[in-house]
Amino acid sequence: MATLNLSYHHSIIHNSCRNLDSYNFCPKLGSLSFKKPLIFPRKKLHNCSAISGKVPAVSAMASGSVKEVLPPVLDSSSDPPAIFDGTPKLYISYSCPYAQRVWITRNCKGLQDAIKLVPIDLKNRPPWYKEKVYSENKVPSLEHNNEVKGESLDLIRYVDTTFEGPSLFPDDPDKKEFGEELLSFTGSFYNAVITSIKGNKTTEADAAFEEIEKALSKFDDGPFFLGQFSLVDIAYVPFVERFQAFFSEVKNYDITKGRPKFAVWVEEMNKIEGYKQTKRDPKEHIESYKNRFLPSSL
Ligand SMILES: N[C@@H](CCC(=O)N[C@@H](CS)C(=O)NCC(=O)O)C(=O)O
Repeated sequence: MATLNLSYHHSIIHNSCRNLDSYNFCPKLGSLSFKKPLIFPRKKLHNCSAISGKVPAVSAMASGSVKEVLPPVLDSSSDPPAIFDGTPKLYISYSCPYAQRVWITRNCKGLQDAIKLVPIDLKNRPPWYKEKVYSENKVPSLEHNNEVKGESLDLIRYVDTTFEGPSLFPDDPDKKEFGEELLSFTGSFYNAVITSIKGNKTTEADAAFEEIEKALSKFDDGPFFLGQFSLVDIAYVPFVERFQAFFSEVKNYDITKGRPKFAVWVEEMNKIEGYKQTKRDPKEHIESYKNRFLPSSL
């Protein structure tokens, strides 16, 4: 398994957005006990007055105070939405962890009104999705500016840099570099844990969760991977949500036990409104993983 080089210097704390607005804006971050702002300074398209309504993408939903009413799932019998009508659309499946990454990013940037969610039934896919929207026939995909793009890790960066809302990736060079490394580690992390899920031993998962604990120890200006909440947390959390449910139920294994940073990270992530709204019932994850990875046990 790929290991992380954890030898970067502690980074500088961002100070430029230290006012009440920036605390209140994004997904309930203000409820954390940390004194320092936990989102990165706002770049180009947004500023600290976002909460006052001056930035159009920001709605009451962005603060987490309004729970979004989720649209119904479209299947093979459903008509397509108005494709390429100029409204940005995020095609997802409610149960897909890759799609969840982009959905969380959209929520955390307060883009609920700017990017329309289009949930697809992957088991009974509408034919127009492959034919007219995304020839790869996978989710997530994002329709924006008359183009459709895919790949969750590319999409979270794209949404972060192209749309309005608070920046979810740091400018600090050390944090940036470590963030890139952590983003490229997500695949190895997933593969290692799945190897343990399929096998009888937890050796690979143990090592992968230890890497997470080590990574979370690197910056001390907040409980998240890069200290402050970022795309890195968003990239990992859908998988941790599933692993935690499955390991606890099926392997009687608490993935955060003996890993205090990881335990705090999970606790703090669960307070983030933009993520909370995307979570599924743990029982659903357990059943899905059993079907996919342990079919002989059924
Ligand atoms: N590498 C892609 C993976 C996306 C993916 O595998 N999505 C699954 C749902 S979780 C999918 O659409 N599967 C349908 C298929 O493969 O036909 C990403 O990161 O976006």
